[in-house]
Amino acid sequence: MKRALLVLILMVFILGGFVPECSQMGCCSMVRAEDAKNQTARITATEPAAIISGIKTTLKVRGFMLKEARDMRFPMAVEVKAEITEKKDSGPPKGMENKIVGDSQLIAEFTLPAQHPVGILEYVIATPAGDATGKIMVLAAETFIDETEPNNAFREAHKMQLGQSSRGSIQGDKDVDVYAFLAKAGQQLKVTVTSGGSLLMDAAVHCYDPRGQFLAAADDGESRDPVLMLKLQTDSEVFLCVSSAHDVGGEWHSYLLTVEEVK
Ligand SMILES: [Ca+2]
Ligand SMILES: [Ca+2]
Repeated sequence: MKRALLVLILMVFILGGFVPECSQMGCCSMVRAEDAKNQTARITATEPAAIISGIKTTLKVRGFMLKEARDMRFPMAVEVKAEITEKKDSGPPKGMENKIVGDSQLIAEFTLPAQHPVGILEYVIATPAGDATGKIMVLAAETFIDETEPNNAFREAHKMQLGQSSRGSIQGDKDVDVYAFLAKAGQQLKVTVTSGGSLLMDAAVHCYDPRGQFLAAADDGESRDPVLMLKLQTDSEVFLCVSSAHDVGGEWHSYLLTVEEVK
């Protein structure tokens, strides 16, 4: 009886095509080495979404092949030395797969000189699978604020000036970050939300007047990052609500909010 059962199990394996992957010692490691060779180093997200010149930065980067990263450098600021202080596997974010959003992450620490120009800075992370290239916005210390919770209600809104930016994060599901600024009648205003990684963070922005009346909203612009143009008929305070379009928040849902006048 036992022999008949054994034969049956064997038949199921053979007919079902269950051929064991490894038939010799070292096979698995050979497969893994082949996988690594075929994988491209790539960056999918950073936290925070922007960095500040003159201040020590701790930048968390997610992507592919980052656990094997050798170093990080800045081609346009070669004097800046970055130290990679942590490299590890990434857990899958809620509702997403690591094969899409990256399976590894690192932490790099560095300080940009105070006089470093505002704008986009390119960085390169070297890995055995090649270089991964990323871009991040550099802000001046006097033109940014860091979002702090609680700020989910109008009465808790962060006050912003035109031309200012806020580094924030949708830290958890259903988190909303509220900001307020004064707009003058006829001013052409531009509100942009740039995510730290749009594969993970699909940002949305909604505007209201002080009575809670809806003024305007934006979800996707040219990318998944929203861009909103706004012109008011009268002087008014404007409340901006930044959120995740699908109400999903978490570790990699960083963003940079900028409110500016377009002339
Ligand atoms: Ca938040
Ligand atoms: Ca909030």
